Amino acid sequence: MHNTFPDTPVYTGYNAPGRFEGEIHDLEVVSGEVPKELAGTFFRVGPDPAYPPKLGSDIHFNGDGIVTAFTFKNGHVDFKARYAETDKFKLERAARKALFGAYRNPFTDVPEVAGQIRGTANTNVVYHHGRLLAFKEDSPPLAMDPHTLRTQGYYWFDGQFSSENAKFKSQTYTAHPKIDPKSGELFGFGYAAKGVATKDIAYYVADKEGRITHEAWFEAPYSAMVHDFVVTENYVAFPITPITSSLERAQRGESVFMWDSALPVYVGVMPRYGRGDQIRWFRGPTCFEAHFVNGFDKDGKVYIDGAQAQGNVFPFFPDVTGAPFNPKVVLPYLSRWTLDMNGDGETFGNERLSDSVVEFPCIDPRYAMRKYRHAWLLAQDPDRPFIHQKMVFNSLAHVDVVSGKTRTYFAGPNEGPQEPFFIGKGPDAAEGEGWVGALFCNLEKLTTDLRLFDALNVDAGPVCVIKLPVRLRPGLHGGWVHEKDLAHKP
Ligand code: V55
Ligand code: FE
Repeated sequence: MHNTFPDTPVYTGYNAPGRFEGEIHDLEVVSGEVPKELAGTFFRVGPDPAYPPKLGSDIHFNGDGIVTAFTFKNGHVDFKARYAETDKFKLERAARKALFGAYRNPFTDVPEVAGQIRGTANTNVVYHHGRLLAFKEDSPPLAMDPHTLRTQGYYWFDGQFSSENAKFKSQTYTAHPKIDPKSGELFGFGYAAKGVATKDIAYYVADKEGRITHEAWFEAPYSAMVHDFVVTENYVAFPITPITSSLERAQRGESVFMWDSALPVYVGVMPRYGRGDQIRWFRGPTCFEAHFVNGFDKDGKVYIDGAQAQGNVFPFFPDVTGAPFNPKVVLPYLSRWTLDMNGDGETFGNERLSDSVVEFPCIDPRYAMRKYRHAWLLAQDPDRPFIHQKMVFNSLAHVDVVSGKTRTYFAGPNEGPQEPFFIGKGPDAAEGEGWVGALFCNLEKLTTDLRLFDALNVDAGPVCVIKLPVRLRPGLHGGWVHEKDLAHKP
């Protein structure tokens, strides 16, 4: 019987599936003290396969999402973990085995699940209008109760849990939607919106109550993975980087995605509430940018900050030329694109903002879409030891994007930090005033702890360390929600 996970790096050691759901009250605070004034929850999600892979192996991106919540109140921290109950998860749990095959490739599934939503909801969780939305970029959002983490169902906005008569027509929705801190609007898009490897992109704006108020459709110059995007006060930008996709490859049972460095990067810009035919494409040299830190516009110029690598960062997406994976081009640097909407230029400017190797950014969310100064990211500090060579990041960094000054915290050669999250001190605090938190995985002891830092002094070390009695499989994205916002009823 194939009920064991393969003995491969995706399923062993630190990556061994946890598959644990439950609650732990009053986590141990093993160092320092949890600031008493902190009231709210840090939500995050990551892949944690519920069943061994149908095809004998799989990529990390295809694991079922487990959502975790760390709730802070009066100096105490409580913990919860629950699977996002996607349709895939429910069907496989009923069958007690994997029914869905390769990442993003429906042609590798058992015929009985044809046409079902394949998403794993494993990439990001965002709180909006009283719902915790869990995302996989090939599917609609999955709504969960933020208090219990119980799954409510796939969500088509406007209060709907059915696609019938929904305004939302895209088959997909990004894992990186953006909230405008002033209006509370949620901006998002779906790529491959009409099916696997289609060039169609659907863009949606929802108001602070989750009602769709704006929609635009357009085609990308080529079909590719569009993992993140950028919204500013006046514009929205869609970056097309050459992780290309192909229906033919999918039909042959091959990887849907392949890296094609012969293609340029295109960035499509349109007014924030623009129409599809208003999109304007700017071109630039090929590169890879998984995540954008922030964007803003001033006097008709759009500035986009992201973590930019020269080449393909994902070894599991092959090169179209058959070239072997090249680890020399995978290191991401904080870079700024400038797109001038005033003239009629067809290219964008590119400059490096700092010489640190960084990814997995977060910012003070009150400055999203606006000129900002502070970013927190994971960093690779080459002067610090790496025991685990596979680990790309060994430090937590605070970068002042105006001066380029970077402060880092190194937790030790066995500690793998995960994406930081920012907790603001209050509505009147200056930008960056507050705390930044991050989970750290000890790759030797296979343990996990949560550390909080004074956000502008991460190099001073954590103000507290909160220990988990269970190992958490490394996660992806999430963020902090203040308790007063969690009181919102959908
Ligand atoms: C990413 C992660 C995904 C995915 C596509 O760049 C892109 C990260 C965890 O899943 O499906
Ligand atoms: Fe991401």
